[in-house]
Amino acid sequence: MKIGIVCYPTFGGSGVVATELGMALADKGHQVHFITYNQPVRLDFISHHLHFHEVVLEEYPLFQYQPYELALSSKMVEIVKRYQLEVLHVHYAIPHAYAAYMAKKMLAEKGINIKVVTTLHGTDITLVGSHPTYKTAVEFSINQSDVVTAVSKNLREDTLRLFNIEKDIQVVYNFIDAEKYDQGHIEDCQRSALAAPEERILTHVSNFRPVKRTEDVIKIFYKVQQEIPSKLLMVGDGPERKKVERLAKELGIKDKVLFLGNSNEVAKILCYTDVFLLPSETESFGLAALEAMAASTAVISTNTGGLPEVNIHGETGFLSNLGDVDDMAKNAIYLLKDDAVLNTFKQNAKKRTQVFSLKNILPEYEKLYKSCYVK
Ligand code: GMT
Repeated sequence: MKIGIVCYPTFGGSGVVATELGMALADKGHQVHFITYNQPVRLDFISHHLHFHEVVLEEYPLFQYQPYELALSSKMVEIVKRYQLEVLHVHYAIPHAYAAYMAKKMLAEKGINIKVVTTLHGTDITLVGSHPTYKTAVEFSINQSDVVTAVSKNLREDTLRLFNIEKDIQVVYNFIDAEKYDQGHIEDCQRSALAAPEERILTHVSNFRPVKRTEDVIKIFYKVQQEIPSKLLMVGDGPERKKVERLAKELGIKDKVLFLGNSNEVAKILCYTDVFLLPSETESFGLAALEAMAASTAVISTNTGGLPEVNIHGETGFLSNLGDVDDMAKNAIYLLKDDAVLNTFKQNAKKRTQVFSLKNILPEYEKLYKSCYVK
């Protein structure tokens, strides 16, 4: 099929899912067109079925804010017409579902019936989308989509609770190409560069927004390192980073916490990791946890949002109440102090990722694209 994918091109999970999906679809022979304001960070052009179309914004002195939705919907119309696209798959409702609705209307005027699939990812529903500022337009554009998907059962429930939705919402879980994270596939997995042989490695990956509770990561690690020789790798960047660096310094553990910034080498970093920390306020799914599990890493997380659908308490890791850093530290210490226990959890984590394998999830999206054309 000919599919347009609209997403944020940044390090956020929705952009990662959209990009991995587009690349996998192209590998299967579909023609995929990314439409966004920058080349998505994980996009590589190894296949001639992959295209990228940049949405360019024009400066004008009158604008305090440039009208991105307008530029995006115009670009969607142009690309749908030029390449005869059959489906526009938009990731993250704000503002993509709304821009897709506008494009659909404009194309209908020209006799073109483009189908719109909207995938809800998380804060487009929970923290941002349901805010009165956006709610009316988000609800409208979800209801106008031909197909709506959510990345977990929990996000589906949240959407139905927070909005007046007249459509079915299909749950299509986030996915992983687990082989990419196999130790055999990763050259140079030398943990000695980062930690001494007797040290354990804990890792956190996020975009350091308040919802990620990165200060809790430091507080958990502070307790862990008092009992277990260890290092903490903090991967990513964002608004909370300075505050978190300060906290590590105040607690006297600055030399044990490595801030690595944004990275395209997450699989490599995870291959050294023993325990992954994700104490988020909420996660509709927790793709970062799934990536860690694919690299055979046990997960310590909160029990919020869709995390219990991914991380199984007492099997692949542990779930704690929001903010309970004592419990999260206790669970991490339990895992890290015993090789046999740690290895069992690591193996369970890896096994669990089969449920979310690319090979299972990709056909679900293909089926949904086709269903748009079945009366
Ligand atoms: O909602 C966000 O915070 C943005 C979004 C993103 O682009 O990073 O993250 C969400 O989508 C991911 C991919 O589906 C999920 O794995 C994340 O759990 C989800 N984040 C939240 O719900 C906070």
